[in-house]
Amino acid sequence: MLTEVQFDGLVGPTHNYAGLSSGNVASTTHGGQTSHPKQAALQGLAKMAFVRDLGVEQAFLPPLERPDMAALRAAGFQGDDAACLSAAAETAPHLLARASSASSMWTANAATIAPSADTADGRLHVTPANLVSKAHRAIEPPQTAASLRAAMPFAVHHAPVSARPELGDEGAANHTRLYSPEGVTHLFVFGADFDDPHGPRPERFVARQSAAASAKIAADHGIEQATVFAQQHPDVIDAGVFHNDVISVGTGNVLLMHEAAFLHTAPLLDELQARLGDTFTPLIVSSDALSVDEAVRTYLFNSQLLELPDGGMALICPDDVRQHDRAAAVVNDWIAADTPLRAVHYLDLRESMHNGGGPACLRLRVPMTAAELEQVHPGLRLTDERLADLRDWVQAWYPDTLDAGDLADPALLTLCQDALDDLTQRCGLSNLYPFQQDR
Ligand code: SUG
Repeated sequence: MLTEVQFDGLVGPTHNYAGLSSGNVASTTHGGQTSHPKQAALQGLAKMAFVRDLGVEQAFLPPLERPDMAALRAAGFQGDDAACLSAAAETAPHLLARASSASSMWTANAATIAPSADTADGRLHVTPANLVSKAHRAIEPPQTAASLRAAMPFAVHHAPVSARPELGDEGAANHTRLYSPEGVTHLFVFGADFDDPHGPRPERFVARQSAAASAKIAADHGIEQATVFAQQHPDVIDAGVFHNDVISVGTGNVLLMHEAAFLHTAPLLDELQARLGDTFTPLIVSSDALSVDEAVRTYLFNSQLLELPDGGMALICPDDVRQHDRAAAVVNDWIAADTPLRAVHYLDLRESMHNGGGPACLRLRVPMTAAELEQVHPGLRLTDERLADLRDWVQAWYPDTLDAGDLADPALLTLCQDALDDLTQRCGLSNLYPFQQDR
């Protein structure tokens, strides 16, 4: 019997809109606007609290150290921290923005997970994503790997797949674990197979997930017998579906998807049906009901699909879906029909959404046994006390607003380090951050 733990990313104090992710419509649209880090973190905590109140096991991963001074120094900036920050702001503001992004909040991109029940060696496997496609995300893996080790000391922790452009890996955003009484299937969805020079791939935007990385992870995790690989339709990547979780979400025997999501839809559904049996329930939305553009704008498919302890499933949708008549109608039809979906809940996640991160981006799903759950770092499990403590912590430290110009302020760096120092003390995580190891 497995319990699915939701590890949400705690939004960091430097949450800002830098327009860093081409191919991600919300990120490029909101680039340069003023962000609200305190609100962002509180919205994230409100989602965690809501999910926990549904009876779902909730945990979190701490924010990464930002601004990442090591990244700035690696880019050639010298002198003390203040000198590095001001030189970067003056000569290369994009490098300062990259080093300051709070993008680790989207933990669906932290790693790919295989639960111990599925793997050849009977242990839980973790591979941090290399995130090589975007410069501001490619600096996440070392610190993310450290957090994942601290969170789950009992697991097998692999190194990220080599950071080469043809081996891009974006973690669980492109991986779905489906299961039914007939068995388990891991659906890996890639954007392009870079080993095939003539293979289909997007023209406008980069395909972030490579077929080769997905295959390597499946082999490393010892789940090859239980995998299905599918390719995203290149046209939807070009329309802003930078991860598959922007156009499809699944768990158990349910797969919510847009009809345009995949390149070869019929054979994929046939294969899933053959593996999962008659209870497999694909809920497919047609372009007539909701266009791909509408799906990208509302993030309907980036909703969190949760199995409830008393049976049935709930959907956590961004408020944007409720405000969009056609998207809301799709959800209402799912709930009204005879499907496992019992309820929908709409949450305000505006601050994350404006960077292209919906409810499903904000969480990493880790199915665990009771014995494994016991070994999760206790400071990272969301109890009532921890929730209250994290709210106090955010209120105490987080800026209300942040603009690009604020990132060069050495006082922001000091504030971030002091805040993270305080967080690690509150949670009993010693020396997690590079700045703590240097002190
Ligand atoms: O990688 N946005 C993130 C959003 C990630 C969403 N995750 C999933 N779909 N699972 C990204 O594009 C924007 C940062 C900025 O522009 O400031 C950003 O990194």
